[in-house]
Amino acid sequence: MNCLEVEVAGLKFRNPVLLAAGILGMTAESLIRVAEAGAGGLVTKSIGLKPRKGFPNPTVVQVSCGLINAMGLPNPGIKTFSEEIREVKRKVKVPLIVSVYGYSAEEFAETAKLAVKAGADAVELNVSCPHVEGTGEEIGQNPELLKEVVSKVKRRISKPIFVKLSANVTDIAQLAEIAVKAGADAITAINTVRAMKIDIKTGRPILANRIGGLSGPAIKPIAVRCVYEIYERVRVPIFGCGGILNWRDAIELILAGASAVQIGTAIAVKDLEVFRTIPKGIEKYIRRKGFGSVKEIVGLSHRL
Ligand code: RRO
Repeated sequence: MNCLEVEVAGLKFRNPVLLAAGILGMTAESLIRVAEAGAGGLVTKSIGLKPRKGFPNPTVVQVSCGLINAMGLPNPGIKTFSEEIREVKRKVKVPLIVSVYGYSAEEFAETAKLAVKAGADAVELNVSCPHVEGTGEEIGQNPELLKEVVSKVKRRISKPIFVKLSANVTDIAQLAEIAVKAGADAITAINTVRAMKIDIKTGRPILANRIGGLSGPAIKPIAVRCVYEIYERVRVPIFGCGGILNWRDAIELILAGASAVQIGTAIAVKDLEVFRTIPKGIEKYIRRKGFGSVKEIVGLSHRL
């Protein structure tokens, strides 16, 4: 029996370690490579209704505890990206989740509809990008807008809707509750955390956008806390995301309440081998602890 298999929001994943939105998710070729490396599922780069160039360089800077990025949502737009979706679906079997953003509920809904039409198994609504004006966390931090976006997408598509939330809020669990009431089938937590780096030689911020989103080990304890709080408030599954570098980090997120995890920055640090080593480490832990399946330890820390 495959003790790593999980079903989340009606989708079957061969293991609970997915590619997170934002890294290697812009072309069919790289998405297929991630699936072949062992990922249980794929989340694409966030895609909008129209193409967008993104911010000028520098867009990424390394800091001692992770990376700060301000890519600025570069993407080819859903019409062009539909070809990539079709190509991934032709080549690999793992669930493909298209991350979607918009500047209005209508844009989210229309983009989601076109993604599903092209073959997306689910959509993940990016209401948590920390540094692009008019979208992202400006929506996810606003209960009214969040409700409007999720419910409009819900009316437009019949595939599962994941809502990716930001930790840059006072009460993430309350926002998760709002998203679920509006129709979210799962919550993804968390996106990157607003941060910046200043070059002390020039005195200037390094990123062209000045402010960006911090990912990597520094944000893992924040992700653990957010998943833990969300698990106590909502009954839908949670994808844990943020700073997972190894199987121990993944287990921690699962014990906090994540049904599956998503990996981003670890790929930049360790390459695609993480999609083999992390599931393998989870499996060994499950067996060593005497459990039959990863499902048995989801949220376990709440019951001990
Ligand atoms: O493209 C980005 O700059 C970006 C996005 Br959409 C996001 O959701 N989170 C992030 O850290 N960067």
